[in-house]
Amino acid sequence: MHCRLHPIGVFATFLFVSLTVADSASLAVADSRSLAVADSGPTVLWYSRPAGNWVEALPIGNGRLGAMVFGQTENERIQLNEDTLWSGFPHDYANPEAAKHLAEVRRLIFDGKHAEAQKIIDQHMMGVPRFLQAYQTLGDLRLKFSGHRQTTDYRRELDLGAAIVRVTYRQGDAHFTRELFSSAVDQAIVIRLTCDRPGLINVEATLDSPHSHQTNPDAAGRLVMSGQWIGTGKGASLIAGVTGAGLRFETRIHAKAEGGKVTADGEALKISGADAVTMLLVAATSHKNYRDITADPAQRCEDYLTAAVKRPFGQLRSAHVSDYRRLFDRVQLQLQPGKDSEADPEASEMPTDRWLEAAAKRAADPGLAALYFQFGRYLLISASRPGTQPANLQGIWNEHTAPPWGSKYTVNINTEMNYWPAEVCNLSECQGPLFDLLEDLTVTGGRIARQHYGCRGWVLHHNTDLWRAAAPVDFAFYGTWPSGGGWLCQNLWQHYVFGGDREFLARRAYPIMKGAAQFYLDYLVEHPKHGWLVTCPSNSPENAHQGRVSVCAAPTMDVQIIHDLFGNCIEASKVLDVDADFRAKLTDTLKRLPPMQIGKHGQLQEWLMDVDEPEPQHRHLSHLLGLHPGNLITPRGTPDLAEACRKSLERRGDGGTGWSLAWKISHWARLHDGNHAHLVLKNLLRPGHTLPNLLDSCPPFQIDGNFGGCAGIAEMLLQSHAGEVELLPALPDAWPNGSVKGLRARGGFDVDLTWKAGELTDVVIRSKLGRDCHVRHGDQTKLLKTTAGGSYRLSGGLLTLVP
Ligand code: FUC
Repeated sequence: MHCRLHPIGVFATFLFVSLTVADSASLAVADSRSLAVADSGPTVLWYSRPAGNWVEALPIGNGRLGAMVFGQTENERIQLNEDTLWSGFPHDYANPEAAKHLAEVRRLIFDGKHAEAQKIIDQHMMGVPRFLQAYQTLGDLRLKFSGHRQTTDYRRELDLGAAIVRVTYRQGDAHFTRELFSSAVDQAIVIRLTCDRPGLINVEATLDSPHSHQTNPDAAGRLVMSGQWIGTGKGASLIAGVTGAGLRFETRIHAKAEGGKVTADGEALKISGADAVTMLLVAATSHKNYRDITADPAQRCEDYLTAAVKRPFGQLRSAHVSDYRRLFDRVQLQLQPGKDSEADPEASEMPTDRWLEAAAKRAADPGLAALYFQFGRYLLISASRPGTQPANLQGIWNEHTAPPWGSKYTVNINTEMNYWPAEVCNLSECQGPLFDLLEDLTVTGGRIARQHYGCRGWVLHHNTDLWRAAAPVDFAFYGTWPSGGGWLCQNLWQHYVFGGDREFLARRAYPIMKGAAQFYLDYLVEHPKHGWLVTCPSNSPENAHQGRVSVCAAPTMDVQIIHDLFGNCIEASKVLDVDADFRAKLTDTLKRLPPMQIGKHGQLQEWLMDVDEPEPQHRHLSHLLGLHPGNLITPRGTPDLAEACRKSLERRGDGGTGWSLAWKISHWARLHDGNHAHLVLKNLLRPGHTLPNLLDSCPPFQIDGNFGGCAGIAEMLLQSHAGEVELLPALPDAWPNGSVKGLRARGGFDVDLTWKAGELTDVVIRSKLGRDCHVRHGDQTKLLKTTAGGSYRLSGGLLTLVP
């Protein structure tokens, strides 16, 4: 077998070590705090027709409460979600029989009998039950505007700059406007109906849900829908059927009319002859945490509503907009074509669905890429806020009771990808829910580590749900992968590396990371043939190395995850000055892991063995984790391995699912190949992978591609994983002119860049922590000595400081 061995770990971790010998001449603080960005780039999605179906509707959300707004003129549908409404109830998925079979499975794998091992795992080691629970729709709010079928001058838009959906049209002589937003400040969906003529607003509001429910007016004239998820024992694809009563929920609508009157009539709220109407919709479930579902949804709704009704519409709106803009306005992006570009300047004036179609026919459309980037940031702000559930496979937007893959958390790529934009795109606090999830998983995953494998620490396999499942689930082919926890710990460490919050590292991140590392210390076992310490059993997510067999020992991805995790734990324990013995144990163990290997095609091997996999263009790119999101492989630090990654990427091709394309953008960006990254981005932005409402389609709709695509665009403009802040590392020819403001780099830096005709012209770096900043652009490097709060301006071309 032809293979070259590459010990890994050299670039495993660093906290901004000096990699460059650079100019540290006396530096002055720039007088301008940020570059003047002429225009904040495109930030509106708009349409000339109502949404005909869900994938044309527009999402709003406050992290917890989400809605898809169709914008129908006569029969408006607003599909509702509350992020804790899931099927099932608290449950421990551990299989007490699993551990008995571990030794035999390991023996079979070491003997090369992978298929037999996979069969035993499938029969005896899966969680109980083997499928998880699913995220649920809450139901629909319907607004009936009788007589509004025939309208003119219709426009429907999502304003990313304010997080507001707006619908406007003319009916006869009157001009009607609807505004909708989901306010994090007031924990309510706010709907404002206005008309330029008095007394013309007539609307009937009703609520509905596929779950067991009843709708009644309350004493205060509000419409109240209360219900409960009830399991009838019927499962669905990858969703367990369970019997019994689960989460209770409630939704309330309060309508305040200006002029006219509001009457609660049976199951409807009727408003007639009003000049304007403000509706407040609140919702809650009985979920307190993954163990306890005894909260009172009615009381929660009452509390939200009592506070919100006191505020006039203007205040609700301005509180929402300023809360949202505090996050959204941190980053601005403008991408412009060159003079000779075939990009049609009129395209950006088209409705967004037509723009998407037009862009697919052209070589490049920088404006659409900029809009897609900001849409990704909008979605993260709207799906994940401190205290909410993390963004699941569909963010928080789901109209089904049996959604694809349960709309749960798939952690062998999808959940990680959801959070890739968080740090670099300046939405760091949106990661909070992910860290809460990990904290819960140390408990549930601790039980699985002990009961399934007799290990300390905690483990998470390829999926989790609201109940914090951690066992191997679905089928052995997919679920035999003990590395979801190890991978997600990367986000904890990166949060620290970007922001420098030592308190966070000490109290939250390090204990979780340490538990994940403890699991691997116990789980790793010596491979009888090579003597390496290997994870066994495991798989390289969802990819077969032979036939329909994925189960194996030490796929390359696991080795990379453990290098990353152990390296980060070592660094963290040094920063915190704790656990010297533990650190030594990690350091010793790292030396005994398998090396990364280059196979017969020049590719980075995905498995210990150099096999030709049955599906060379498989969607997963697991073994390239060391290139992105990890930093074990870099073109300058490990050129041979970087070249092997290129080969692997070429063999995988430029197609795939939405999220697979999104990941490839970052991979090509890390290889400094901006044109190839752009080619893959263009494939992602094709109708089919990007729906008319710009949501990603796997297919079907799955939100990870939106987040991965957003992060990939950032990765093309700025990188900081290799000890340097690298400016425009992968700028494609298709984006010759542009500017970005407010991207974040590791080490506590905010970066603004402007470029013209493909040349970097202006740079501003703001330092939060006062660390040294090793700046790179192409072959030029510069060491910036910074002070906390300092702002530094460099002329782009030669990286010279502008006094
Ligand atoms: C993984 C992927 C699928 C899909 C699912 C939710 O299983 O391989 O493509 O994204 O997660």
